[in-house]
Amino acid sequence: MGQFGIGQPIKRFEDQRLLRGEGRFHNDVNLPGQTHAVLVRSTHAHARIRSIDTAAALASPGVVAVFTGADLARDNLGTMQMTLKRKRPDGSPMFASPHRGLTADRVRYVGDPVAMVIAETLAQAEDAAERLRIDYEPLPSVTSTAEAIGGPAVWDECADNVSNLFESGDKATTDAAFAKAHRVVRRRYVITRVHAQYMEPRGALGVWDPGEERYTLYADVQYPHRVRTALASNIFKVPEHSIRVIAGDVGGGFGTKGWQYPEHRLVLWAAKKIRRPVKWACERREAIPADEHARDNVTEAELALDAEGRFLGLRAKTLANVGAYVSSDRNLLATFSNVVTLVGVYAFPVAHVEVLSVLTNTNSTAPYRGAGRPEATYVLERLIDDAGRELGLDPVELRRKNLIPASAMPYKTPLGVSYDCGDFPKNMEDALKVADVAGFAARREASRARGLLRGIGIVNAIERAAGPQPEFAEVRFSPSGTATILMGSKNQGQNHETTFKQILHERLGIDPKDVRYIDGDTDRVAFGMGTMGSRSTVIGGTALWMAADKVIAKGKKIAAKMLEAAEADIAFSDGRFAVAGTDRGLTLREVARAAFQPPQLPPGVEPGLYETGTFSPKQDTWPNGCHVCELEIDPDTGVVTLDRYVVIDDVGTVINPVTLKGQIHGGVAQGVGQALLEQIVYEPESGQLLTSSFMEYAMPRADTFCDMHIESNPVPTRLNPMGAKGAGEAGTVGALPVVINAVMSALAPLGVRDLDMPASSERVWRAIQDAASATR
Ligand code: MCN
Repeated sequence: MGQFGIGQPIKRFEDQRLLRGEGRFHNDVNLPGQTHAVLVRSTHAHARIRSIDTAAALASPGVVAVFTGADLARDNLGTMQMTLKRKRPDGSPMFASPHRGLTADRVRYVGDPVAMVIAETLAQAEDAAERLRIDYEPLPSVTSTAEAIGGPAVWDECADNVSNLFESGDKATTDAAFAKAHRVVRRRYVITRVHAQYMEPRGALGVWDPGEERYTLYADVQYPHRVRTALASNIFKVPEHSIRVIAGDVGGGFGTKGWQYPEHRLVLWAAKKIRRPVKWACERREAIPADEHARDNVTEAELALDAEGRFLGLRAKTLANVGAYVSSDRNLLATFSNVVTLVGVYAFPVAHVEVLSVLTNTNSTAPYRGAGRPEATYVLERLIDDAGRELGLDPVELRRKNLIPASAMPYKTPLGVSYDCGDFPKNMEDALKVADVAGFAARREASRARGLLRGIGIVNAIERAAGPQPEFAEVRFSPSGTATILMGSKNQGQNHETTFKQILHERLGIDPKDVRYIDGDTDRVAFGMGTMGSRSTVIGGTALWMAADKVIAKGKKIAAKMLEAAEADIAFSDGRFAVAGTDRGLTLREVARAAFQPPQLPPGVEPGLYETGTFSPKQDTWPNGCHVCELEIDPDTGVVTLDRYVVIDDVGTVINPVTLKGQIHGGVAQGVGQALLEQIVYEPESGQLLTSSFMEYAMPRADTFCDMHIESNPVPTRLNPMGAKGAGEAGTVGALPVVINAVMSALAPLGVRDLDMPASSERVWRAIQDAASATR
């Protein structure tokens, strides 16, 4: 409805401010009397701390304080708490290992925080930090996922390094299906460890107000309210109203800025101790050692097929590297999501999956764009291509034969979830046409004539988004009739101001310039769960829709009195209350103004117009789509060049086709980055981090990509009044497998049987050389 309503391709309202450099990111916030903190981090993967000598650091110019784990322990700060109840394979309770903020006795990864130095200036804090003397006794370490079990114990209390086992599906029926299968295809796939690489590295600024006895944390977090709850309930053990969390503009979050990091509690605790604001701003070179990492697992997967190529069952065993500390449920979230979409969009009668979470001397892993679904889709879609090659079947035909038809919706999968709607075959057929897959053979020939190898990948992806957790929205009118929306979700770049103003315009017809948008402040917004799991549009948007419905309901009562009509005769549309069958009516703005004037109100109607909505969906939405990627490889150098990339996606009702494309594009870019370039590498013997800066950690750039063609095939869901499904992560889910499948399609004719990501030029070149020497 209207020029700004749902479905309109309008440009982002927030861009004016952001592009003029008038955003308020973490490093834009500075307070009078502020001090600067530097975190001193472990240089060892695993070591006992024999002693810490703070004397020289304390004597350094400008130093205000130096704190260690012993100081924290004296003040009895709490730790994060797990609510997940999982077991280890032997039935004993899950092993969790929350971080204490500063490590006092034993460091467990390169980057583990050991001390905090606070000084008048950042340079003074950095100089003093270098004078801190920490005497370490190095211990053997393990960083590799595959070698975690049986490696040196990260925790003495957990000798085998197995934190827990998560299982789904039916083992007995799956084993039976495999026993009678015509063919079984087995493969092992490795998903590398990566870092989110936000535009603005993390930060935290802590303030203590002695008069109010209250902490304020300025930090770039994705869930301000839940960070407040965690700090209040778990760490400081104070009422929630004693803490305020403010997140301004966030320069990218991608999942790993989600939760409560040690630095948050440290700056608050220190601010109270020194009675001055304390600011920590992570430098780019500190980010990889300091932040949660993502992905990092190894899967043994098996596909059972009948003689016609129909899927009979899927079996997978995954080792998921959760790092040294399992501090909260979040550190295990991807291990759950990894499982639920493993059967993808295919009609598997049975499946059984096990995920063992293993501890290593590495940073904790946490949800990162897709959080388990890219990993699951990678395993399944690679396995299908490998099965096609092994059995001599066309990979498209193999997929076509096994896709769940639209007529089977709602569809319950053998892994215990239900897809409510979607048309997977249409996605794939449309994508094949748009990408001109029929013309691939001729293009491959043309590439060959130029001395290049050409490959194609075609994958179907499904995403689990907007799960059943509540979200909050408020619409507040002022006496002059303009409105403010206050959202419990937190924008980190996903266009929330634009999206929510569009949804409000759809429902109430208000001009976006008459609406102010607020999020990210626990004092101003009553409640929120925050932004993750592609939930803000679906859940926050529906909460806003509900609040708008309440505005309409109250407005009808007021309009009825003003128009001297019965409430039942008042209709609302296009921002106007009207008496049915007449031309008498009032704008919402007029009614909103009247709401603040008691004489205008009918008996029993409270003055004012501020309404809230809190929505909790019954189940997840299932965005889905088909990705096609074509690329060329130069066999002399191993360089991979993307040539075409097509996405046909179904995110239900599209709120804004322009911002949606931006989200899919960004998501694909993040997946392509991991598939081709990005990887965190540890030196196996020492556990040293070898990729801690952009000199060693390769990021994609604009010229890594080709044009992306993105189209929608919307099948609206009935799970919310807008018909929308989540979209923020969807692009990443398909991108990991489609790129590697395309690389393999180019290399398989040379005899390359397997290749793990990233498909860097060196790895591709080596794979070509190895295949050539094997056939020589
Ligand atoms: N949209 C739409 N129609 C739909 C659904 C979404 O037009 N049916 C558009 C809207 O513009 C909406 C945007 O897509 O604002 C994202 O919507 P949604 O799927 O609700 O995702 P969230 O806003 O909850 O964002 C979370 C998601 C996640 S989980 C990660 S990780 C991620 C992502 O978004 N992190 C991002 N995209 C990111 N983009 C930026 N720039 N920065 C991040 O940190």
